[in-house]
Amino acid sequence: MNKVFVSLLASFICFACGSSKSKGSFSATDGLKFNNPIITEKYTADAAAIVYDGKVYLYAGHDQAPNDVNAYRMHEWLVYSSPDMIHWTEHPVPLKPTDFKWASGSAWASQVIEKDGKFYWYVTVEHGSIHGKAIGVAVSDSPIGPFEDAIGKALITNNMTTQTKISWDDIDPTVWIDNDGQAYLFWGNTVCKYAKLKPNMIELDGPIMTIDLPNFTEAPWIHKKGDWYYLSYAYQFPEKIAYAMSKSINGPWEFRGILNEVAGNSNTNHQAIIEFKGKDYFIYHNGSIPTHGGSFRRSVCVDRLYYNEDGTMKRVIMTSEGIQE
Ligand code: FUB
Repeated sequence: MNKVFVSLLASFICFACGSSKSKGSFSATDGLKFNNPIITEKYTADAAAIVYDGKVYLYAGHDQAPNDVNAYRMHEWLVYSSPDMIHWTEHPVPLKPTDFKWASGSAWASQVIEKDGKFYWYVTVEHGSIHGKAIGVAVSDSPIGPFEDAIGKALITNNMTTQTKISWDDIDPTVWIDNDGQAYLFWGNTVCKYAKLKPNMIELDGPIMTIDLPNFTEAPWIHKKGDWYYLSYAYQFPEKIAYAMSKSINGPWEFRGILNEVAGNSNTNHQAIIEFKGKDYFIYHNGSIPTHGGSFRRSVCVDRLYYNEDGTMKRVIMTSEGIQE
């Protein structure tokens, strides 16, 4: 068998078994190994991640805009898993906006959370009949899907919120389940909103509230370390990532400044923060794949995150090397 045939056969076997390995993109000739971006076969953005059963599952939007189109063209979400934050396996496409019959497209930012063995995927999509972006929920028994619409309608629609006249102000859901089992949904563009979720995870349980955060643009992400809650978010535009801290999920939130600078040639940034096997990670995107990478052809990257003794976070240093062995 010649080499081309062997390579084609290997690709076919990977395709047939439904997953493929993602490798680091640029190996330098001087011995440096560049692991950022973590995915180089596709443009990926708005990553969210969970730790489950010894692995990290990373969910991302797929930037599919042709090289001459400077607009979001996102028709599916992708899922990858890793045992070590270095080697990533891509799984079959788990969810598309077309899986929500009421949606008309736009696989914007999302987050998955596990509860009682079920995986709930909160997504941003364009609503088909109610003007503006909306938030839907999909559910699966497995972190890699397949996922299906959990409600049959949107959880949040643009006409449920009145703080702004922006049609895309109900985007970028992030979900948190507190120690007492109460789940919360946070989301928003220009105004950060949040609400309690019922135990079924697919209905709001109370009013939609707002949080006053300086220069809030979008992309809220909640995480906890010790007894501190952290609300990080995209700040200004082009977007830096800033954060606030609180001793309660209901605030008050104290603004603590910039966590991550503008991500190179991408005017958006979108973070996920996780702890995995005793180390803390900051997941974000930039536009670093040459020659067409940029704001609409983005790439997910990972770097280490470090805390100060008082619980504040050190500014994240974005690197080409990323996570090394
Ligand atoms: O990817 C589309 C939108 O851009 C996301 O929803 C925002 O967070 C920004 O990254």
